Amino acid sequence: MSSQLSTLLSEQRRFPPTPEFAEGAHATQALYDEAVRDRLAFWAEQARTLTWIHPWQSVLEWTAPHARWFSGGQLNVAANCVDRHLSGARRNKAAIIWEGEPGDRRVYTYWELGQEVGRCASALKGLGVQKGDRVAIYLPMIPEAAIAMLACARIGAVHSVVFGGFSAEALRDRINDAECTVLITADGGYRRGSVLPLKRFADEALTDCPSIRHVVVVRRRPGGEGDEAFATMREGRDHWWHRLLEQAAPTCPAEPMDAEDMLFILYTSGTTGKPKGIVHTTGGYLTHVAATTKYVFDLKDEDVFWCTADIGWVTGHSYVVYGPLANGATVMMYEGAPDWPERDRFWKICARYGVTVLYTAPTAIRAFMKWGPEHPARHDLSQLRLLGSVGEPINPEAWIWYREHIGGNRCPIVDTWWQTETGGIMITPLPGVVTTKPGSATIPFPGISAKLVDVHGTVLEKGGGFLVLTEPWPGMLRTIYGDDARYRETYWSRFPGRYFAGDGAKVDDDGYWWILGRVDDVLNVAGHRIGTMEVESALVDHPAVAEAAVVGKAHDLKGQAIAAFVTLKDGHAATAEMRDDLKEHVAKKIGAIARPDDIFFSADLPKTRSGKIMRRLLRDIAEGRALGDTTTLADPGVVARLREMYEAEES
Ligand code: 7RM
Repeated sequence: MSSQLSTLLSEQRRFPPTPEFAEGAHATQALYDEAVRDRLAFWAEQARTLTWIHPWQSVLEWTAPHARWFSGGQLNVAANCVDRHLSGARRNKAAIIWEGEPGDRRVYTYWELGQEVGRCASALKGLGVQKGDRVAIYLPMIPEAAIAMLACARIGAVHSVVFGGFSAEALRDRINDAECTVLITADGGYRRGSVLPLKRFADEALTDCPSIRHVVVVRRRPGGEGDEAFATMREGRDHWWHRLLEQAAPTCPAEPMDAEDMLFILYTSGTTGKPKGIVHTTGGYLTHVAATTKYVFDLKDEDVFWCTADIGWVTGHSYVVYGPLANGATVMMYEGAPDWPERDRFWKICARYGVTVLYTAPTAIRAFMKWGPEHPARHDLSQLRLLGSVGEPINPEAWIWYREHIGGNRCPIVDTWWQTETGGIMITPLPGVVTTKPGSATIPFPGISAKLVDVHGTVLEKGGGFLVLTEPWPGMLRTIYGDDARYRETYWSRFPGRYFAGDGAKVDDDGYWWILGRVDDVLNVAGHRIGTMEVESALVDHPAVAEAAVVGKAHDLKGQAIAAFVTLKDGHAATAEMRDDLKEHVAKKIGAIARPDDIFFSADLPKTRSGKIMRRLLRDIAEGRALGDTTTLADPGVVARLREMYEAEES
C-alpha cells in the first residue's frame, strides 16, 4: 500500500455542517433524493433555471459515447450570463471586481459588462467573425478575457482560450489545430512585477498560422500604444481593442444557439505529445456549471465569489466566468501572483473587497502554509463563509490549515473533483448537507453517477480502484476537436461503455471518495496537467538530445515536479550549461510551467526487451526509493548505473 493511501485511511476527523450554515443553505438532502428518484428530471429542473429562446424536446439522447442534452432547445450563453440580469436590481450590481497586479482596479456592473460584451461582439462581427468560427484568446487575467469569451458566445463563435503562460509554439499549435481566424491578445500582462510580452509571443506564433486574418490587441500597459518594444502592430491585420470597441455598437443581437452547438474548445494534456481540443457545447454545459455554482458554493446575491484560477484553465471558464455570471453573482478577479509584492496579497484582496467565498488550489494552500499563518492573520478575513479546493488531491494537513488559518474554523470546505473533460464539478460535498472529512472529495453531486472499478472493470463497493462515470452528464465533453476516434479511444475504450477519468481512487466504508491522482502518464504539477510525452517531445526536439524519459517526482508544494532523464547524442557533453539549455528549451516549447526541476544525463535508459522505457523504475530513482521489479529489463545493469550517477549528481 502506498504511504499516501495509508495516511488517508487513518484520517478520522469529521466536520458535520453547522445548523446555522445548513439553515440558510441552497442545498438540501431533498436535492439528492430528487436526483436519485429521477436523474433526468433533476437535470431538466436545473436547465429550467436558465433562459431559453426555444424549449428542448428531449432531455437526453444517448448513443454511447455521444450525448445530446436538451436537444431541440435554443439559448444564448451570453444572454444568460448578462442580459437577463439587466431588468431587475442586478442591473447595477458589480459583475466583475478586478484588481491588476500593479494595484490598478476596475469594477464592471452587469449593465457595463453588457455594454462591453456588446461592443466586443459587434467588433468581432465587423472583422467578419461568423457563427461557428473559432477565435483564439491569449490574454492575462484582465476583464477583457471574460468580455471576449462572452462576446464570442454572444455571436455564436467558438472560443479557444490559450493560457497566457504558454509559449509561442504552444499557442501556434492550438491556433492551427482549430484553424482560428481571429486572435485576441494583449501587449502584456503583469506577473511578479514584470511584463509578460504576450503580443511578442503572439507575433512569433503567427509566423506560421495561415488561418489568422485579424489580431485584436488589448492595451494593458499604460501608454503602451506607442511602445514598439511590446507591440508592433501590423497594418491591416492588427487592431487595438480600445479603438475597435470605441467605434462599435454596444448592442449586438444574441445569436440563438442550439443546445448542442459548440461553445468552446479548451486544450488539455493527454498521454501523447499532442494536446487534445476538448469540445464543450451550450445548453448542457451551462446547466451543469450554473447548478454546481449555485449549490456547491451556496452562492447568494450578497456574495463576492473569488475563484483564483486563470481563465486559461477550465476552472476559470466554469467558475470565474460562466457559472457565477449565469447566477448573477459578483466575481472577484485578480491578475497576478499571490506573493507579489508581499506574501499576503490574497488576504489583502479578501479583506479589501469583502470576499465571502474563496475557491483555490492545494498547491497555493501548501505555499501559504509554508509562508506562515502570520500573513493571513494580519488581515480581516471575517467575511469569508465558505472555502473551496480544486486541481489535485489535498492532503489532510493542508485541509486543516486552510480551515483554521483562512476559514477561522468556521467556514465549510468543499473539495471538488472534476476535469477539463467533465466541464463542471462532479464529486464534492454540498455545504450544509454533507459531513466532510479532510482529504476526501466526499460524494458525487446529485445527478452524477461515479463508480469504482478494478482492472477488469468489475464494480467495487469500496477499496482502491479506478474512477469511472457510468451515466452521461450535461457538462461532459462531446468529442475531441477534429478527432472523434481519439475521443472514443482515450475515454471509452479502457472500460467499454463507461467514461474513464484517468484517476485512481479509494472509496471508504461510508462511500466517500478519496482521489489519489492520475494513473496514466499525465503529471499534475501545481494543479496543471502536463503529459510526460509533451515534455519528452520538447526535449528530443533539441538538437543535442537522442532520447528522453520524463517522470513525476513528489514535491512538497507542487504535488509533483518534473524530472527528466536524457541521453545525449554523440559529441555533446553533459554539462551544467547543457542542463540549463534543455530546461530553457522545454520552457520555450511548452511554457514555464513545464520547465523540468531536474535533468539527469545518462548513457542508457532502462528498457524492457520490447523497447519500452520503464518509467516506474525512473520514478523510483527520482524519488530515492528502493527499486521495484527489474526482471523484465533488457539490461538490468542500466538501472544500477543510473542510480549511482543520479545519487552522485544529487549530492
Ligand atoms: C478542474 C481541473 C483534472 C485532474 C483530475 C485529477 C486532478 C482535480 C481534484 C483532483 C483530487 C480534487 N481540471 N484533480 N480536482 N484530484 N482532488 N479535488 O483541475 O483537467 O486540469 O485536471 O486534476 O487528477 O483528473 S484538469
